[in-house]
Amino acid sequence: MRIDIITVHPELLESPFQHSIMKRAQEKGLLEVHIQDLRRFGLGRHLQVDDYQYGGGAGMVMMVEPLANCIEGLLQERHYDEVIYMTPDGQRLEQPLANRLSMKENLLIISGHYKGIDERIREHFVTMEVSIGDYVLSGGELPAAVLVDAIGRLLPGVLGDETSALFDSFQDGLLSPPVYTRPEDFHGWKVPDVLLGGNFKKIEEWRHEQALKRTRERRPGLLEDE
Ligand code: 6GU
Repeated sequence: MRIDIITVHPELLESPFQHSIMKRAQEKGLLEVHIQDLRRFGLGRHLQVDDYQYGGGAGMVMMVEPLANCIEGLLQERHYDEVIYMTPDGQRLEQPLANRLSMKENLLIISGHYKGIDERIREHFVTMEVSIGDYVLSGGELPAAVLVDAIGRLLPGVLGDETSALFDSFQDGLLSPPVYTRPEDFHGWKVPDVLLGGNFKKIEEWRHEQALKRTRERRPGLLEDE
């Protein structure tokens, strides 16, 4: 899968894909992330990318022309399955959306800044608008990194154990059960006996019970949706 991200702050998107699982996904050739610096398409001597909004009001708006030129250049190279604008008024990112997007070949993500982007970009290029939750962040870069991580880890072959994404919280509609590692006893805080017993069927039953209990206590809504 190839993902392009348009941004005025490319430095904000450097680190998130250079470590851990996203790094491995790229090294294995399963994921390509290309950061597109919108400033290269800025207008005039100052490479301007934002301007005051028509009608007045506080806050700058990202201009239509630099964005359109950047997007059109990319569209000449390849077709994008979705052109996604990261915005708090978009569709909320949940696991099923990440699952769906992980099946695509090429995604183009636009990280907005300031008051947002000129509406004409949304009308003429954007096919999907995504929010990562009901709170406001100062730009779309961190949300774009969240979206790419949520998608990237689902690509076949990215996770060491191919099945492990299947057992994530939310994939089966339940939160994850507690986990433990060595030592068995730390200051008298014990690992549950069932996990030490080696009875795999009992262990699976316990994990399922714990997942249900945790979901009932913390996120009862997840059980009602079914
Ligand atoms: Cl996608 N962008 C911004 N700026 N804030 C957000 C968001 C996106 N999702 C939640 N808050």
